[in-house]
Amino acid sequence: MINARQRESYERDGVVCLRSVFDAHWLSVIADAIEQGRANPGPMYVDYSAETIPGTYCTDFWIWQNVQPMKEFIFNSPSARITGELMDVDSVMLVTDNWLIRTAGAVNKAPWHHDGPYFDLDGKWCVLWMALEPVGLGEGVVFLKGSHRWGRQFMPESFTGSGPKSELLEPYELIPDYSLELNRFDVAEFELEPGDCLVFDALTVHGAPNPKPQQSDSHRLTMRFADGNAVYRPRGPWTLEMTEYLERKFGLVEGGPYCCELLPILWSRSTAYLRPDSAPST
Ligand SMILES: O=C(O)CCC(=O)C(=O)O
Repeated sequence: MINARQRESYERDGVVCLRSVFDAHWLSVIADAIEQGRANPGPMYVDYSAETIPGTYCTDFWIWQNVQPMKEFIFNSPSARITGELMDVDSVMLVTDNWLIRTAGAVNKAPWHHDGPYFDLDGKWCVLWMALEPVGLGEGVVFLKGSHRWGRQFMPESFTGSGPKSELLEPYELIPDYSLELNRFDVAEFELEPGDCLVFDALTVHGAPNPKPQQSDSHRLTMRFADGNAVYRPRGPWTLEMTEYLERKFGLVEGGPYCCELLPILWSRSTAYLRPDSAPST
C-alpha cells in the first residue's frame, strides 16, 4: 500500500501525508466510533477544557472493547498495514485507539510535544492522525521535520495548557516553546480532506501553535501503532493511571511484551492483515 517515496518521507521527516486512504465506508465507521465513544466515556476519558470556556476539547482512548465501530476500524481498516509498511516491521500491535473532539471556539490546544514519553512502551511506534472534516492551515498540527532523530526526549505537557505533567525527571528535558523560533526549523503542515491521514513517528515533535479560532466542531482520530516487538516500560508518575490499568487489568509486566487482550497484534506481513472474522469477540 505504501510506496518508496512515502516511506522515504516518513523516515527522513518523521511525518508523511497519505491522500484518500479511507473511503466513505471507513469515514462512516469512524464517525460512529466517535459518536458512540463520546456517548459512553471509558476510564481514560479526559476533558482538557473542563476549566476553560468557551468550547470543549476532549478525548478518550482504549475504548475498542466496548465500542464496536472502533473495533471494526482497528481490526479491519488498512491502518495497521499502512503503519506496518511505513515502520518497515513484520507485525503491528495496537498502542491506543483514540478519538479527540475540539468544538467551535475551544481555546485549549495541543502543546508542543512528542507522543513517545506519554505512553509506557519502548520500541518503534507511530501515530496515524486524521479528521472527519477538512483541515486548513492553522487548524491542524504542525511538525518539526527530522525531530524524531534528535535523540532528545521531552517531558510530556498537559493538553489543558497547565505545563509539564510532572516535575522534571531524567532523561527528559522541558520542551521549548518552538512557536517563538519557528523560522529556525523546517516545518511541515498539511491541508487535509476527509479520507487523508498523517502518519508520524512517536518522537516527531509537533503541536498546534496558533490554531485559528475554530468555526465548527472537529472530530479526529489519533491512532497509535507499534512494532509487534515493542516492550512494556512504565514511563513515570504521569503515566501512573495507565500503568496501573495495564498491570492490574491486563497483566503487563515491565520489560515484557507490550501486548495483551487490550493491545492485540493487528497485522503481520505473513498474513497480509488479519481477516475480519479473526477479530476476537468481546
Ligand atoms: O488533534 C489534536 O488536537 C492533537 C493530536 C496530537 O497532537 C497527538 O495525538 O499527539
